[in-house]
Amino acid sequence: MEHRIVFATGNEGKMREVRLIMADLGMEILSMKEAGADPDIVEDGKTFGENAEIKARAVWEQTGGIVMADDSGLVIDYLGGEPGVYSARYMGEDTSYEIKNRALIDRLAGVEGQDRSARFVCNIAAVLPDGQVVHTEETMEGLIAMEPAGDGGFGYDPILYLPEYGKTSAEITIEEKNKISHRGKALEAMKDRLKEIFREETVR
Ligand code: ITT
Repeated sequence: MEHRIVFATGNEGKMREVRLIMADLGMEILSMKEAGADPDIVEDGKTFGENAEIKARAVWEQTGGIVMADDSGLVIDYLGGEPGVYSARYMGEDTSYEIKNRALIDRLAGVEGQDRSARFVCNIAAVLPDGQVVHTEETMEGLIAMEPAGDGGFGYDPILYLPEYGKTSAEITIEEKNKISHRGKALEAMKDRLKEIFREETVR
């Protein structure tokens, strides 16, 4: 059985959440940098699932073992699903989230209530030592806030308002976010899948 998982991301905000969520699996979690992998990755998939697999496979080609990747983003219904799979690249990769968040709020000027519905989506792809791939996908539902709020989390967290908390995703703690978030739920589901796969392997 493998004792380590390489996580194929260059995003430190994601990596912080991943380490906490995966801590109880009893396996070493390495970022791709820590594993010495540095592939050229072209995220040209049309779905979160395709992009997650592209990233995981590119790193797996260099490291082998178990490699996971996360492809995620913010889907705003009123904008026909934008920024979606382009969330990191929306308005340019180097544009600050202060500017991106403000721009999205401005694009929803005059839109009210449930018409501001949006969600974070996260697809996790795990490439296993034999090259087989497993996916899980989850969402965190909310509304686009009228104003950005909070300085926790990363990216679009200040503008996803969670009605049941009365707060944005940037105003709750990382522990609270991990319990309810797209990434938290998709990684929990992946942990269950991996446990099943390892159990089948030991029985065989
Ligand atoms: P890697 O590909 O290296 O993992 P990335 O940031 O480019 O890093 P993605 O292509 O998956 O990752 O883009 C995800 C973007 O979606 C991310 O940069 C944020 O803008 C947004 N996003 C995803 N999950 C989020 C979260 O939990 N909170 C806030 N924004 C999030």
